[in-house]
Amino acid sequence: MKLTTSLLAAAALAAAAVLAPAHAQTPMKISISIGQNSHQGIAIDTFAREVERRTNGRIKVQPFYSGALGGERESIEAVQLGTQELTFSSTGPVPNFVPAARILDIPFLFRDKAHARAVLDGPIGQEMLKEFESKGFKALGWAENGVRHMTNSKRAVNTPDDLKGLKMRTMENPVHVAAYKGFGIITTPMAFPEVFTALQQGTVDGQENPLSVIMAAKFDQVQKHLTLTGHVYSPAIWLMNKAAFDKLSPADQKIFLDAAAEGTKANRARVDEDDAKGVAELRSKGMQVIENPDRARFQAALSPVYAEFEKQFGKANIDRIRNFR
Ligand code: EAX
Repeated sequence: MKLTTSLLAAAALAAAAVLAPAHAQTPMKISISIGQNSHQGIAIDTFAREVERRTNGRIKVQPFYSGALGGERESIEAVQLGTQELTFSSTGPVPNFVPAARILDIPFLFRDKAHARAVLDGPIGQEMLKEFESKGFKALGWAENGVRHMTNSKRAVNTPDDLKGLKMRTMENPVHVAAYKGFGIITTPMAFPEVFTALQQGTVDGQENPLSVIMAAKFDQVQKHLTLTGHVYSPAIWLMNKAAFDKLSPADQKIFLDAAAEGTKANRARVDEDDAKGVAELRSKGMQVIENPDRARFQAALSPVYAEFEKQFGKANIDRIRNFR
């Protein structure tokens, strides 16, 4: 009797296995550190939709928002280890994994978004994507976090002198930290999911991020002053665990690359929208905005730091990016 029951159970299991649809495999995970209603949310939602559509549902990708799987550094670590297949991240913590990417985080390196997009999509950016492979990543492409601006709760920032002594959260990025020290800022590197509370509790006075992030994270609720310093361009990147990518058929690999490219298109279009409406929206929420500070003065304040960067990265390498057309 006992034997019959277990035989029946085994038969039922076998039948279930045969009947299970081919796409019942566990979905792959992709994560961002900010909310779904954002330039990053639209990127990973588009990616997940396109992978599913182009594989006829054979491969599913499940998006996770708001640092649900950890901050950007933790997510990149998880992708490197393979406990998570994919992440979409700013380059904030990237230099800790792929030092060659540091050069992209230099302040005032790009003239504008169009310049940055051209560099990233052109030979310089594409060569750099290859640097990720020896570190366990397949970089599917570049995307955009945006042009970063400064906010704080203490005072209007008109000139670089106004930054002196402000305690500001920075990304966990050595290039940013070095540069912001050059402004006289007291830098406090911190993972993004902790920033709102740190601003609210006054652990730090300010932070810097693109308008897209400031709006998505509702920093207007805890920050009074915004200055469009545009002090640095913040790239984003699609990272996949290399072994997971290598396991895909060549046709599916192409689908992943194309889906990332679609995601990047949606992402950059949303950044443009956010940049166009951001100042008005943040003003309507009570922020005081300085739209046209003398950016040349902010840039000049960094000349000692720049001399250091030229030594570190090679002036020719920096100029190659600066002069790219
Ligand atoms: O990727 O950490 C940051 O300030 C980033 O800009 C943010 O998480 C969006």
